[in-house]
Amino acid sequence: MERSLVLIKPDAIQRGLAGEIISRLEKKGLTIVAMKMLYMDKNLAQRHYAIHKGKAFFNDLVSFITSSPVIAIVFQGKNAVEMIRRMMGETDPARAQPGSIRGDLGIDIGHNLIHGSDSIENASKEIDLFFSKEEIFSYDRELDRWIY
Ligand code: IDP
Ligand code: MG
Repeated sequence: MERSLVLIKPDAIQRGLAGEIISRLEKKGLTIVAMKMLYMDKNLAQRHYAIHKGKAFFNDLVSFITSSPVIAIVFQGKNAVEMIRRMMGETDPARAQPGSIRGDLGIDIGHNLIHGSDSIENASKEIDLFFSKEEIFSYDRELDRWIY
């Protein structure tokens, strides 16, 4: 059973798309096990996006992600990391497949609505940046007995 960190980015909240995006992931069968709204401060943004430090878009990325609140969610499910990446679509909404979140709703590479962890290892690190152990819930769902 995998877990992945999803961020509903500031543009999604500004555009009133938080519910639509969360709903798509929830309807696919992923379980919400943690969720909070927060302002990411500069320090958290730089840690979360540390891998992109030094790239041309890094400063714009940090100032955008800290500009307005985000919703951080931990989704759990079978192959959650890859499933969410496929449902998000490619980084650039102009290239993202129709049917994907970015392909259907995204406007611009710098404002692409959603973050999702890109590997199991990074998911674990990112979840630790946003949530304490006590903020993550374990509970049974009947349907998980059919899937797993
Ligand atoms: P991902 O979000 O699909 O995993 P990454 O390559 O990890 O994409 O980049 C992190 C975020 O940085 C992207 O979601 C996007 O908002 C921003 N970004 C990536 N590449 C560019 C770019 O070339 N110009 C502007 N922003 C970019
Ligand atoms: Mg990434």
